Amino acid sequence: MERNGNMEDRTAVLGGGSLGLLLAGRLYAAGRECVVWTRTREQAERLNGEGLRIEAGNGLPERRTAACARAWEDAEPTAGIVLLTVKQTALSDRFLKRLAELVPPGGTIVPFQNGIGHVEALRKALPGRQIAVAVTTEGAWRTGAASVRHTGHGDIRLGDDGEVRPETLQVVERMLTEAGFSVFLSKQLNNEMMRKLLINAVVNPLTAILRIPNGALAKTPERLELAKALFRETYEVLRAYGLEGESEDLWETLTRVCEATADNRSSMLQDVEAGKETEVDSINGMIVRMAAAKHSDAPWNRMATALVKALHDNG
Ligand code: KPL
Repeated sequence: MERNGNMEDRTAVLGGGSLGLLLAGRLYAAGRECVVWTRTREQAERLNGEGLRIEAGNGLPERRTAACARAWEDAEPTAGIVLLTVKQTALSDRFLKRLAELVPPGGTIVPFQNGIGHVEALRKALPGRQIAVAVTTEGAWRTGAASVRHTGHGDIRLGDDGEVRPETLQVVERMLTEAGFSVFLSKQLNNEMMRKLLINAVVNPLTAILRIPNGALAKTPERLELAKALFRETYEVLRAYGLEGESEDLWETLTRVCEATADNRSSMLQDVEAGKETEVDSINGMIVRMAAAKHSDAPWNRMATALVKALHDNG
């Protein structure tokens, strides 16, 4: 594996979920040294013992690579690059305190969370760190503690609000590009995050409630009607916050993401199936709160939030 003394080239992937394993697996396959910080010691042991398997998909053969993992409570601080792939719901005060220990000032954090609001929380809790932001439409499905399936090719939009050194951003861009991802540098991060929020607010709750893969969402008139209603409402709310783009174009983007990740189970469906807490509050709940702050209502998003929470409550 590549060894290199440059601090910025030391990489940790925080989170052993679908996206974390996909990023780590592709980085390993590209020969990059990186450590995966997992929530449990059990997962770290499995990864260290078995390696990380990327199942065949996307026209790529199956690959197994050696992995280097640590439970994040045992991890050593790094002044390098941390790809943060845990869900918004994990960003508790306790988590942020531990993250501040693990990434000293000068280090770089690249959050990949769905939704919005997390970047501000990270900036507040972690002054002095460089926070680049990634918005991705890659489809990944965690099939085991040490295996992941790359279920759909999307892209990664990467950027910052001017506070990250351009060299650092280039290092992250190169590293992800070399790992085989389509990476675009963007100066319109708020817009990218809102576009992704629009997609997640429609695809995630509906696929979770209906228990269907992304590709099945637009497959019947009834599902299409639900998706369009949720889309229209979410679009209007986000427009009031400056979302750019015509509704028809964004709807087309959404359907393209569903096609590109047709076999994928959305992250919300994966959480529901695993009996885990979902991100619905940071996605549809967020839309409801954004609407309320503008003295308006978002009944479709309110209903989606309530239904997904009810699914979770039922296990
Ligand atoms: O972001 C996703 C998710 O599942 O959270 C998409 C792009 C919809 C892929 O499934």
